[in-house]
Amino acid sequence: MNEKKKILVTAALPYANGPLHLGHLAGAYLTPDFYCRYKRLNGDDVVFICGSDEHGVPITIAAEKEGVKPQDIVDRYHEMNKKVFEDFGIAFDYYGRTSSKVHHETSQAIFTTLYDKGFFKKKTEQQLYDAKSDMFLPDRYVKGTCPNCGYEEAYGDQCEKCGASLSPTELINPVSALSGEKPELKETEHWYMPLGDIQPKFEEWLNTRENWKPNVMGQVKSWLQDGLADRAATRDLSWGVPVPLEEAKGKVLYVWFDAPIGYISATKEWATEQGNPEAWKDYWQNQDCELYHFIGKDNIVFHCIMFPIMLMEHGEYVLPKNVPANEFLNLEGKKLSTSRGWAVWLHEYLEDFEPDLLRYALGTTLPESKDSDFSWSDFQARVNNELAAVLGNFVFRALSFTQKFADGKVPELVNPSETDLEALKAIQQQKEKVTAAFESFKFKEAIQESLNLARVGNKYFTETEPWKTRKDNPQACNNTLYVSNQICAALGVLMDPVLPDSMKKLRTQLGMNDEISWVQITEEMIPAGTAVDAGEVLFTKVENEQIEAQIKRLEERAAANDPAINYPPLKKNIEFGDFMNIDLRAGEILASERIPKSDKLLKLHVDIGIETRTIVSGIAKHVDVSTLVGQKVCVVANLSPKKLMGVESKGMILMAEDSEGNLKFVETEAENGSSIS
Ligand code: B3M
Ligand code: ZN
Repeated sequence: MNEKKKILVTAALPYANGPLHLGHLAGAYLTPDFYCRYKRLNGDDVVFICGSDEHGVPITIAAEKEGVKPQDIVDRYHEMNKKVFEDFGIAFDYYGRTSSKVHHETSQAIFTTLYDKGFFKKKTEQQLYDAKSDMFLPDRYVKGTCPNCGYEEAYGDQCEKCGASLSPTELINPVSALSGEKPELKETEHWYMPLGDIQPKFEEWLNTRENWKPNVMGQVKSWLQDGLADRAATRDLSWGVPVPLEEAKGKVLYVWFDAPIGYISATKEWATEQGNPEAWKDYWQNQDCELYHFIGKDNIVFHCIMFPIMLMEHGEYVLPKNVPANEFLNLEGKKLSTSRGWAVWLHEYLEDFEPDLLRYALGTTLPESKDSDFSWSDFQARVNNELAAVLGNFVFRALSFTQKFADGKVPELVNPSETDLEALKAIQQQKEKVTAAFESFKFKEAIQESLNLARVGNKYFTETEPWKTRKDNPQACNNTLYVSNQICAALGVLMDPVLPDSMKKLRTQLGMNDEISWVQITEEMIPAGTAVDAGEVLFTKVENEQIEAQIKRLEERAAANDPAINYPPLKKNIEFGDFMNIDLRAGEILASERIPKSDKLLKLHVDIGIETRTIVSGIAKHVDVSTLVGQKVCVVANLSPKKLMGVESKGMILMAEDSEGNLKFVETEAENGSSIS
């Protein structure tokens, strides 16, 4: 017997700053759960770790919004999220939290080891400071214009529009998210991780990784191509893990420094709970252990580059074998947005449907290699046409027939026909396909190939016509029932990773005990004579009204979350004279050309009645460049000329930005040159 393989699986630690929705489940939790359940059935020694990320600006901002303490926020959502994962059958071995003592100590110890090894570079620098709130403004505490794409609501750590990773001082016109004031610069000290210095060594390691998904490796390579920059491991904040240095009093670790260490601390706590406190080392400090991080695509840089570099430089830890990250899930064709109410909350889903239905429906629409879309009508179709009509139907036909016409017992297989043997063989064939798909993280394929066994079963049952053979060839009928029961039993294990509750029910109907395993999936799973029981149907159909109710709830919620909150607040009043100083004119675009090396700037020739102007405008991503000629526009005609990418721009074209961030022309019917006021 082979020694059991040690497998350590982590799922991204969700911020404990709000409830979880569909996007979370599809992004980072279902797939590791499928994987771990499969691996456990396979006999491997699996530890599946997750927990709450309780530090960082997302937590403190949520607390400030509600006027409560960060601890209140994390206590509330830690419990809530832990429970909803349990309710969905996400079978973590341990669900930790980063506010725990073990976590603080573990993070500090890792920081200290790295510090002692001379890993960090200390830098003194000017950082944005909000004098009114007496606080430095890291990450999301500051908003401003993105230097990369011009988006005006970019955060200090990232522009959500173009995805650029930013530092607060790069923002144009920064404003404090706390007070709305313009921040000042103030000197401070921080400890940086010199990722760029480690890049060559890191790339060597990366090149030894096999079978990484192209979407993941592509993103990693593009970060490397730009060259890794130093990243601060410390922050001037009061909420977080204190930096374990005398000279860094009052500072905390950067949330992305401590959060991934949360996987290690949670494993320590798990080991203690098992009564074997050192057992965590068998995974984290064992080079034969396979480590997998399951995450969403926005976490790739941290799990594929930063955390591996931290562990590599520390020296005692195993590095990930693979990071099978998913892309994003959209909802009814639109980007999920919690602030806009465009989300399906998991705890609300559970008021109306069984967890297995969503596990299955999401499993078949996972954003495995590109963004995908969840719609309620697709959910209904998956449940009705696949779970109920294929899987449930086959099981019901096989079992109710056995109950009625074979005394409720699996009959003997005697002189099987070619058709019987073919159907039995399908068990092995589908098992191999499903195994290969699970092994290569192709979960959608694993589900499809599992369901295909039920399809084979249905086809076989129809073709062998037991309702006829029952009368004229009872042994043929018995053979059909024998084979069908074996297929049901195989499905009961094969689909267990995806449908744990329903497959448990099925196995009970088949008289199988709870000790199941992947090797057990064979042509003879339940011997002749086993009593089976058709019981209730496994899946009931989802009705149109149920789906309409869900869509209505979603739309009402979106309408209630007034989109106006996504518009910038009104600016301060100005005097009439100030406004009259702006010379606005009606105009028309005569010609347009792209500016080389810029994907957003266009050089436009605009007729403003009196003359033709060259205006450089950052609208290339928002308009159909082929239809610009003849477009009527409003122009700020007395704006001082400015050079942009080497072209002198004389004036500005007025654009309106909608709640989704799209730019639209402000049009006019007036003839070119007309003064607008
Ligand atoms: N909490 C970000 C997120 O929820 C972060 C993940 C941490 S994993 C160590 O997307
Ligand atoms: Zn941007």
